[in-house]
Amino acid sequence: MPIAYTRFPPDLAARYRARGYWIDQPLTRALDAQAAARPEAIAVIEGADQLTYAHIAQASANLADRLRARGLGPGDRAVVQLPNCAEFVIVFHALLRAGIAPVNAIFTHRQLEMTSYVDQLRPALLIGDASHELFADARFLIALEAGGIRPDLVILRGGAQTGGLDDWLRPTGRPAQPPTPTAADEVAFFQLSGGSTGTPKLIPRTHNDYDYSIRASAEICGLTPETRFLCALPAAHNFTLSSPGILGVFHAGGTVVMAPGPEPVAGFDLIARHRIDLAALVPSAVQLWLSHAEVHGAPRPLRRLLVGGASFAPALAARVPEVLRADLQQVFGMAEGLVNYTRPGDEAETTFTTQGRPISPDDEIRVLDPEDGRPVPDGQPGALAVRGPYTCRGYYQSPGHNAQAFDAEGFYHSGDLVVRRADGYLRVVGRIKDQINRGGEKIAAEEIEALLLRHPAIRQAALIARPDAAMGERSVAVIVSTEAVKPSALRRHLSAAGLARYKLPDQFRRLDSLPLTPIGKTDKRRLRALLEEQDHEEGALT
Ligand code: OOB
Repeated sequence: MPIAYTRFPPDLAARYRARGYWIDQPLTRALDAQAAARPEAIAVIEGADQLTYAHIAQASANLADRLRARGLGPGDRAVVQLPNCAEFVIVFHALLRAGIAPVNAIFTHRQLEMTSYVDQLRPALLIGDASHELFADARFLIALEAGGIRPDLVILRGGAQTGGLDDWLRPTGRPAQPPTPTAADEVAFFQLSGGSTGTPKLIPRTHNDYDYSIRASAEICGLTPETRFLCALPAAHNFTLSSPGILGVFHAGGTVVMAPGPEPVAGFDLIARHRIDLAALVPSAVQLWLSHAEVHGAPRPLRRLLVGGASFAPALAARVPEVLRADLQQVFGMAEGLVNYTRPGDEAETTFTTQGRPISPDDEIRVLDPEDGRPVPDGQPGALAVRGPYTCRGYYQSPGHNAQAFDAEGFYHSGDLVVRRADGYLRVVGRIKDQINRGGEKIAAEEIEALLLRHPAIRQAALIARPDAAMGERSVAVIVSTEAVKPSALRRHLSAAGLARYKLPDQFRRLDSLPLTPIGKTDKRRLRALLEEQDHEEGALT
């Protein structure tokens, strides 16, 4: 049975096919084509390992065949959590090849997030990494078992045990079975939403829609077989995976170099050692790279830097060519679909002050007055709504939230405030969704507030963003409590719930009451102003 999801309406699906966006090929198309045409070309470099396209294709076919021999196949789901490594790419393609739809969790996700994915997807398969705290002992799996949602098959990368991922990647001794991917307009895998709700939402992505965004991204960014790309942000993130990312590089036949993270010392070293010409970073990491380059010189031979995921100050943007000696390309995208790029060759003003324009001529963009929902003229800020050939039509099994995030015409309301120029370029100027963007990592306020309210002393809680020099934004939890509670105790309370560490509030503040809107919701705008005032007064005293 195909996985149920909100489909594109038939008239638009027909248009997307007619215009050549949807080509009815599986997402494994690029890897298979490269493995056939240029089997010995290097696809992935990780540490001392240099893996060819033929190797990646063969290892993923081995895993797909072994999984199918265990009875898994189309209709099944998987939860995968791997760090940046060659196996990430192999496993992703293996599951697509077998027709198993995975969600790729971010490596920093902990028990709370992982349990939510398992609970929502009911996967037959869980692939994790032995070095992750979740698999240090049996507690996580026992908890899943107790909840009646333990996947039948659990495979771990690394660790000493037999039956680990390495064994699953070995040759089967039999010829590879023909692939059994899901149909191209069915769910291929799930992306993770940055979210603004209590539970992290899953985004169904079809082969057709995702493959189009990858091909078009690779073309816009001018990728070639010579491209050598530094994968320094989490591989699972939409930016790193497809904008143009790992899969864009595969489409072009280039090489992906895995880095454990965006830290500049290791990054510059990899760039020099592997002659990397393209990298993708969030703005907070760009700041670190700029500081490092000021002392140690520009990373050579880096030619272009893609920057996205969070707002990027024009002054900082202008320093990229100056200090890193690389061309800048801004990227404003979302796991739900829409991706905008500044184009190579754009004027400096456009490259530094906008977040680009949409990939597709058929990306329909609306900029709406947040109060009355009516379109605002170009040049005026408004809420972004989008529909197009690679933007999803609904979150997985979330009718309530879908009714808010998607309108009757199928437009996704991203919660971003943007200004559209007459030429279609967008500038992100703010946000109306209840989310903190902490250096590109998204935190849904509601999720943290609900967890804080489970603390016996807490009566009210609000998570808000405050400006931060290093991360762009930091998170501040404002609480109303029956007694004073130490921040360390509150952090322990949240951490004990299994929350990813980047979601732990950077600061806690205690107030006697929270300002409320007329209908009794926390008035976060006034709350932010209040904190600002308090900070000001404290600053004046010291
Ligand atoms: C990317 O995807 P997500 O799903 O983690 O986050 C999407 C949200 C956007 O709605 C916007 O609020 C923010 O992240 N964002 C930006 C931005 N790029 C993303 N805000 C300001 N300036 C930018 N350049 O973050 C993502 C997905 C694909 C490509 C690039 C980023």
